[in-house]
Amino acid sequence: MLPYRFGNSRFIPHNRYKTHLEVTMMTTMMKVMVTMVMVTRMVMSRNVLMMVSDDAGLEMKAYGNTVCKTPHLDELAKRSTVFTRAFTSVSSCSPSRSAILTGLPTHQNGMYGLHQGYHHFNSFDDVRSLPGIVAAAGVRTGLVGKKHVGPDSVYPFDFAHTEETESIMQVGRNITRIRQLVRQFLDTNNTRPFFLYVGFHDPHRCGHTHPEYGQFCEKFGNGEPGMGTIPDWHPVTYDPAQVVVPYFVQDTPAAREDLAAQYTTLSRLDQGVGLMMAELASAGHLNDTLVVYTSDNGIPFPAGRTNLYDPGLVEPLLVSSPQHSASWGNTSTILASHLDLTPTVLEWLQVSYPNYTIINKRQPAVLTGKSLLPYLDHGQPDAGDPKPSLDVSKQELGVWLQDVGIIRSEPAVYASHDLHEVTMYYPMRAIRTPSYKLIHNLNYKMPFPIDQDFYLSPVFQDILNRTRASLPLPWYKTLRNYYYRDEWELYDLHFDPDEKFNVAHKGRYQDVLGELRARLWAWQNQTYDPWLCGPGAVLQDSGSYATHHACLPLYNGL
Ligand SMILES: [Ca+2]
Repeated sequence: MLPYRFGNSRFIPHNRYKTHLEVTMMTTMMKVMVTMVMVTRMVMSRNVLMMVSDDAGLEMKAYGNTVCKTPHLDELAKRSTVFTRAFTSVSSCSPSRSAILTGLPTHQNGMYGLHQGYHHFNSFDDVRSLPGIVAAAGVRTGLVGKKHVGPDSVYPFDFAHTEETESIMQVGRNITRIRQLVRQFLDTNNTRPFFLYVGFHDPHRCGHTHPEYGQFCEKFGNGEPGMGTIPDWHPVTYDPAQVVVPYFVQDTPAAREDLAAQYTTLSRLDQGVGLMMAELASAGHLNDTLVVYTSDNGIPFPAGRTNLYDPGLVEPLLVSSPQHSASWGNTSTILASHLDLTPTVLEWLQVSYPNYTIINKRQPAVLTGKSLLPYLDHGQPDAGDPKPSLDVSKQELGVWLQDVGIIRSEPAVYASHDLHEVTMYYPMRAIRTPSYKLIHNLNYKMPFPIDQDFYLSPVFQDILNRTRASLPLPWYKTLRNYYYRDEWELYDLHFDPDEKFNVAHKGRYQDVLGELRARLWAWQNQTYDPWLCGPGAVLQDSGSYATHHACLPLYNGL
């Protein structure tokens, strides 16, 4: 049952009447028309503004950072439910955006890595995404800013100003330009409901592509000579001594300067969010629009982006519903996933997920996420996590885990990573509950790959230089154990929230390990994961195995 239905929009007119009852008929017709208008207006009065930042983290007051000044995000948080345990399903730009927009994990929608340039990853042709699904229900769709997914047939937007048609610096970082485009979309004389997706490129790193603007493009548009001017941006600068150094970043001068630059760029993002809310208000849609703010992946620091450790997975998630104003400012500690955003938007717009098949029409597409709308209710900020959606039986566990006892005591979210850049093949799968994190590193015998952007960053160069020169490195890892990881990493988050101590091999954690492996395996099964059998076996799922897939052993010692 959807909790916030406005009523039945399908009106069946009375079609049997007598001519001598013309007056009555006219009255009835008038009522019908009034009802139709009212219903139409009510149905129309449900819009969505989704704002996705690029590599942002929890640098805002709502998540405990009082140094980084984000007054506009703070204001949005005051009219939102703040999800304090929200996670991306993959810590990489295109894969994450594809998962946000399809509700399907990267390995199921086909966006295995970055979309642009020579990487050229795309979702499968038969996958359906939010803009296409809601457009079929009469919703107008718009995208301003970073798109980074494809093909267009899978991600069709009616109104699109993206890196495909304009400079990403203009549509992704120039908040004045973004404001103008959003105003153009909202000003359209069109009464249909809308789904507007704004992809801020901030606070993505910049040193790799536009070093002239600083490490985070923190100088772009700041009015200094050669930097251009963004009229709506008032840069906020920070003393590196001020910044909050997270536990997963080394506390060194180089890292602090990097963080200070990130904070300045966050001020452009923050003021951009404020502009979007102002445009929504001036267009008269503040009170009929669901506003979602999140980021695509973890911050571009060690253990962050491209990792499935918490610094890579944890995301800000603000959900502001005008229908839930009584609970604005509440926090929710349920486990929320980016895979929940498609179900959330669909419920808000009262659009059903279509019945269709994917993967060469062999498998029905099924969402494993949940709508977050029920968790916005006043008085239920911590209404409790939903029951796990997967019902695992021993019969489903295949040949590896037949002896595992299934405890299933906690809810969970899942993550799946295959590549980032095309050269960075490092498939990982993870399950995270409130108490535990289990990561399966399928290609654990190779070093963890480093992307071009992060490699050139001051924070990583600092790690490299200090390691090579045997200088002190005040970091929670060594470079070697960052590169080389165990096949199974299990962290007891109550005792070890920083994920420092892998307990997968400790005897007293074997029941937990078994349960989490079984649940991860079940999720991989449910989402048709081609990596299901790695690294010790080969998946066979066609021909004589079409009706009952199997993992056939490789005898490779893994
Ligand atoms: Ca990103």
